[in-house]
Amino acid sequence: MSPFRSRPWTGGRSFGWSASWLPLAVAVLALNGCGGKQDGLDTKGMVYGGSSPTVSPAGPVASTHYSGMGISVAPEIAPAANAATHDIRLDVTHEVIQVADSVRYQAWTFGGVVPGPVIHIRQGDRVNFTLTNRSDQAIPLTPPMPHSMDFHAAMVNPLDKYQSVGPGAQLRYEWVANYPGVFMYHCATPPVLQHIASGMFGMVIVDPKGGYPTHADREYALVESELYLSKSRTRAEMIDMKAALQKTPTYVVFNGKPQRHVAEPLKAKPGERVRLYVLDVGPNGTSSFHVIGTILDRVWLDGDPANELRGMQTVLIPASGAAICEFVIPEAGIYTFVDHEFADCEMGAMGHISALP
Ligand SMILES: [Cu+2]
Repeated sequence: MSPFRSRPWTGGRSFGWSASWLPLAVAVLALNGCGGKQDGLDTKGMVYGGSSPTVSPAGPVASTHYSGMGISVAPEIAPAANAATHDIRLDVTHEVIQVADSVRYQAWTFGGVVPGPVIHIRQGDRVNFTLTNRSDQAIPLTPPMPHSMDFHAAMVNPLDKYQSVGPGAQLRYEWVANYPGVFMYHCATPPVLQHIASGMFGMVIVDPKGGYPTHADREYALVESELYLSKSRTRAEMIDMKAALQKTPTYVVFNGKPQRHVAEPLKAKPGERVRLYVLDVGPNGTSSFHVIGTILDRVWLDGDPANELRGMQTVLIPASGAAICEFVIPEAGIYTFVDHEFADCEMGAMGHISALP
């Protein structure tokens, strides 16, 4: 800790600027300059960058398209593994995904699912990441093509780590989770709009060192996104880039399907504290996240407890941003969570938390 933290600068007092203060000022500047305390955040111990990534031919196809400890499919959240290093593998695939009765689309995925798997680690952990581009091994819908991975939780050179790799290639690189929070990952291959709209996104949860300051009885992951579909009567629909550019979605969804969690409600009990990890991946719209029938006791913007708000009715989440929302279930009932931008709600961005006996 800086020896000066207990003696904050008090702007209302006149210290004068005499030679007697000069050594102190020099000392303060020196401390700030060497990456100590900055705005209350200790940046000591953070790991910036990493070694050059490797690109190699893809190995044999495994039984699943993702692997690693602390990985789950939303809304479930697996416990973060008690390890300092995590081997995370996500395969890129091209899939047909059903989003509603008789509505299918040609998705591009991480791990074969949309949204991609939830990755749960802890602040300070290292991720050994492997992406394998298997877009050439799926059903021949959209053609094989290059893909990539951009982790918002990482602090690395995007020119080499976030490079695109072609079909049949495997990319490996490492990064360290310096900051706690809820972070987006997505394909960064141009046109990025098309790759995200086609399903290439997911959530990383980085637990703070020492954990969260509250105890939650229930935890769920919610990923909000937009779908822009063109109409095809003969085969699965494709992403409509014109609609995406005009920001006119067909559906706005939590966890991949319109009103998915009306059909599959999240469970809770009266009196329980629920913690929702909410990520808005866009690619174009914001989320005005609200839970009908309760008040958000705590909101941590971007999922970092340093960014705490209390007693919120609605939290605005930008495209590629996130929030952790905690609230109490006040009594038995069904609590509907919505994007309170109600056009988005009508297009599917709503779901239920059932607290019925
Ligand atoms: Cu891609």
